[in-house]
Amino acid sequence: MVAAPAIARETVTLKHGSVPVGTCVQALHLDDPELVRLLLRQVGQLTAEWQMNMEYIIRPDGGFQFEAPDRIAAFAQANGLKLFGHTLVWYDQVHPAFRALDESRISFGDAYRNYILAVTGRYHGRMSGWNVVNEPVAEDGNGLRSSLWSQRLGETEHMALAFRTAREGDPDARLFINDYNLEYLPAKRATFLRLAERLLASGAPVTGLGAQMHLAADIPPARIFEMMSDLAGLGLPIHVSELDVSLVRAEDKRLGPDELRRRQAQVYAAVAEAFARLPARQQFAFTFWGLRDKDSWLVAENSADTPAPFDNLGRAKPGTVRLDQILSA
Ligand code: 9MR
Repeated sequence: MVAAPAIARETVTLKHGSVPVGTCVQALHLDDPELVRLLLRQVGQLTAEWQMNMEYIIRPDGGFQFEAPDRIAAFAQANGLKLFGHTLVWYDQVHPAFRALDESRISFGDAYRNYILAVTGRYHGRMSGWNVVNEPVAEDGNGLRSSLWSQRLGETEHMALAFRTAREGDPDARLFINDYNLEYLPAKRATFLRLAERLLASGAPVTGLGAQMHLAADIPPARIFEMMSDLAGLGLPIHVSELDVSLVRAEDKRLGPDELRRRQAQVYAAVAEAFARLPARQQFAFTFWGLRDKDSWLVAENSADTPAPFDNLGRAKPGTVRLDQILSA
């Protein structure tokens, strides 16, 4: 008989190190007492998984709704957790109300500013930070994405406007650009960093860099270290903003399940190590995109995946135990 991989149950308390550890949640997760218990034990910060996005906040009739994000915010406050905002401007989220704007009544730019002010203003003083612009760089890393926002307000101008407006709405929150594949694609990373520099040069208050870090278990750890040190070069705080390590997305299909799990543990440990090497003032937070496998978007996409730091029973995986030791050393 093959022994199950060693899993530690109660040995891990991620939030007791000096680095803020977080996870994303949906309002619905707060009805799951086991998850709530795990959250309160493990993390000090919550990110709204999608309910602070336009897709939730703007209703079909163009009005705003805040029930779910209010619930997440109230839960965070009641339990002494920080709250991170995700996300204000995303190419992927263009509400039809913006396409349908009748310019004689309100200009596109005014509606855009109004949205950002409404959302940041509602939670102002309660947020550790906001992803102001999510995923601005083109998929292959060559240039920036085109979106309704860039077409109407300018390629980088719409981002600068979003940052200035978010600062107006919440003077205290740290303001991020956030993107993915920055470790896999050096060209995408270079474009991302040039964008941050251009925004800063234009006076936009970009005060943090987010690396989502949706990784596969066979990523060479060197890529993680390279990315972290490149991003650190700008001097801004860094947020590992959506970490998970997929087994089924591994490119090397020869790797068996045991080897994939071993690599997953290595990858989790490498991300923690790379983050821990940053100067303390550049360690914004270390956020998982779901604590248990069954809460992960990747498992919704492929039920065979086990990408999260905890299994479905809330038990820490070996990589999580190592990660904990590294972050709290
Ligand atoms: O995990 C999120 C899923 O529940 C949402 O339906 C989806 C669309 O809002 O977004 C997922 O999270 C994404 C994040 O917002 C941005 N980076 C990629 C994440 C996974 O798709």
